Amino acid sequence: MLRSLWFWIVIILIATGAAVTAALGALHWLALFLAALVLTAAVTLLAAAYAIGRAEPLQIPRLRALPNSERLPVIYDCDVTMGHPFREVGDGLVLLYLLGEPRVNLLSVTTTYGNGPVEMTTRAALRLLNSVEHGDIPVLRGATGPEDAAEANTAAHHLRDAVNRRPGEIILIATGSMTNLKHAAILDPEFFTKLRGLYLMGGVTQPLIWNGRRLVELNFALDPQAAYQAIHADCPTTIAPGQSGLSAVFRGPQLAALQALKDPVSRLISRRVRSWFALMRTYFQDGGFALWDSAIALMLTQPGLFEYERGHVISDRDDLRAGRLVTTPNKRGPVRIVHRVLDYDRFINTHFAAWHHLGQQLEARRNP
Ligand SMILES: [Ca+2]
Repeated sequence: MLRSLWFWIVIILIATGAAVTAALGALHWLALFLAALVLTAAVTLLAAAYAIGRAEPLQIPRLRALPNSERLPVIYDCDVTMGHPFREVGDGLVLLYLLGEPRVNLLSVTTTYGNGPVEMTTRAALRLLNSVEHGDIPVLRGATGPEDAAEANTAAHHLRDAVNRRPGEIILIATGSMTNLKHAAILDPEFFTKLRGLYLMGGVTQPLIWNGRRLVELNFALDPQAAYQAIHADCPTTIAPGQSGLSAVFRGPQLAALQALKDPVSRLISRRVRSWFALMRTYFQDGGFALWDSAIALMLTQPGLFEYERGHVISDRDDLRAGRLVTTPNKRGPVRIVHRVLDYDRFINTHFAAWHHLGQQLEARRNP
């Protein structure tokens, strides 16, 4: 009921009627109308944010720390905006996942524009890392837009230097605009060949429709030239297009289960996703938000959770201007394309386990 559009249209009409009746002049009428509108929006969002019910604490597998030799060295290139009200939270959730997942050794974070300007995503990444006491992870600021000069891009210099220090070892996950990757390849034309693996979130294999609403692709379309270079990178490449995110929607029962976990990281996430959860729940009428970026991050650690296919990507720059990913399946193709999450419960529990693990580490550090 609370999420039915017609319910709220009726409420708005009643509120408007009351406002008109009560008003003595045009200004009063307008003020009352706006107040009713704001009140309605606030009540709608609060109801969407908090009407999730309760859940029993889940049995979360206990994760154990691994020696560095068994961990995958990862650099995360992203446009984190988690922490800003009503902004995308997917990159932030992946960042916390990578910190808590024992099989991953997160070396550094490079920031880019997309969900917000790079100044915002850099600040958000630093704040998020500091809030879980991981200020030790370097954050390098990247491009402000596709026309920037590679030489001025601190993140691109870092990417080039990091892969040259450890050629063939580093895995790069990119879930924002792809400009930093393009710049790293300008600074070192062999950049992609020195990666152990490249994991990209971006593109759409067909128009992306979610509950009747069409979504605009951003990550590839923001810098089609950069996307073109990334999808043709000469290293093992995996791409999660927008479609894969539609099988990864984080809804009320998952938020309730997360809330029941109580460790500081699970609590922090419950708080910081609330406004985005309410906005997406109200807008898409599908109970929550899509974990777009998780689909690619978990392909690194848990590929068995996904349906994916090998193939060739043949998009040209015009396709990529619209974020279109044109693929031809081929068992020996160079790229893995992620279609969907196969085991949703395990997909969610894998996040919970890593976040909870990070939370327990944080608690242990605070109360030695
Ligand atoms: Ca992103």
